[in-house]
Amino acid sequence: MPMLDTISLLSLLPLILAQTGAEEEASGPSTIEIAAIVGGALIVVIVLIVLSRLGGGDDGGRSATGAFVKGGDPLARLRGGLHKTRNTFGAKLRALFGGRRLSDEVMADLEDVLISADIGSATTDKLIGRLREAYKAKKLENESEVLAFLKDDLRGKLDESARTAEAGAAPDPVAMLAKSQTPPTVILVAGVNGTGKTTSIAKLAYHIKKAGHSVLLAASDTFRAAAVEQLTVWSKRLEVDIVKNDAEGADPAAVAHDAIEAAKGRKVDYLIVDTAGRLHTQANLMKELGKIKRVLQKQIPDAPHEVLLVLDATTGQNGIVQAREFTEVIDITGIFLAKLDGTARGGIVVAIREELGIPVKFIGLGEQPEDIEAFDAARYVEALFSP
Ligand SMILES: Nc1nc2c(ncn2[C@@H]2O[C@H](COP(=O)(O)OP(=O)(O)OP(=O)(O)O)[C@@H](O)[C@H]2O)c(=O)[nH]1
Ligand SMILES: [Mg+2]
Repeated sequence: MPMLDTISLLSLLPLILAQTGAEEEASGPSTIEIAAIVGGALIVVIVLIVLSRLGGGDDGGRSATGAFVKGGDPLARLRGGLHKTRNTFGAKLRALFGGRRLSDEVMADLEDVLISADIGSATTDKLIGRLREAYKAKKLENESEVLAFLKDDLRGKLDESARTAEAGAAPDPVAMLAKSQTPPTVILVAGVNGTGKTTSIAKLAYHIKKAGHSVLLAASDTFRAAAVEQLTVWSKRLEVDIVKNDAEGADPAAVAHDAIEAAKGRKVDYLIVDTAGRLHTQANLMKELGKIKRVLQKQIPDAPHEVLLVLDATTGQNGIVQAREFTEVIDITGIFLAKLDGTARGGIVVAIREELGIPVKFIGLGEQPEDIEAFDAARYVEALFSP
């Protein structure tokens, strides 16, 4: 309001100045013109500032095409991020009945839709089995009853704690992380090459910082010089500190050691350790991951407090195989499912939960730091089913 009052006053300025100029005729028209131009320019600048303020903030979402949009819809960003899955899986689910009543034929079609979304055959079999039972018991008949059953079933699979409110605001990503009683909370991030580890670390760091906590990054991916460089670029962009060793092939466990010492010394709230991508078949690299973990534990016995496995949603069922192999070497506390925006087979979230029993804690919905959500089953199912 005060800003708008200033604008109204300033908009009168040229008139006032023009009036004054007219009274002192002798000073000539040039003074009046200059005053009018200066006043006008001031108004333009202030209007632009106000408009840019009104357009600021990131409480908007993305449209169905992924473009950033404004608005109060708390699901807008998630729906935008899931646009590929929504346009296929979601649309097929919504169109499944096409005016039919529930029948064996509809159930066979549903099975196809679930399989094509990468929900996985084991999970699909169980779901269809339960649906068939309810159908035989005459508990389900029409479309709305079946869709409600499906939503409940999927939500139940995804959310063991039934913690979430229906389509409420996205939960805070920082609240999703385990927290050490005394800082730092140490987060170790692992996964196969190129799954999105470093980008996901940047997203977590962005939210941790935004929540008012301090964060330190450890560049323990010393395998490629470019990897250290990539994390350094993020640290500069996000204005968070980094511990690194620029020498190619430096010992990643030594970097982790230096980083946790620095984090303790500087009383940093969160330390996030980046690691090189590796396949479970690369025995030496897998051993190295164990060594990084031991180095952290030596400094803080209950560290790492989170071991996040980053999976690339676009690799589908293969991601589940990767996860299974990793869990044999290192205790994974949660999955960061990156690139969910890049796949039409977003049902993979359900398969991961069902087949691995590890919670999907975060989902990646784009390449920017804000393109992350703490995973929430109710929101996910709601975004999928809503038209
Ligand atoms: N669309 C989309 N792209 C993503 C997402 N997360 C990461 N990426 C992109 O995936 C590519 C690989 O990401 P990185 O973060 O470098 O992956 P990484 O696992 O650290 O890779 P390595 O260190 O080489 O093993 C980059 O182009 C990222 O921008 C996401 O959620 N959505
Ligand atoms: Mg990386």
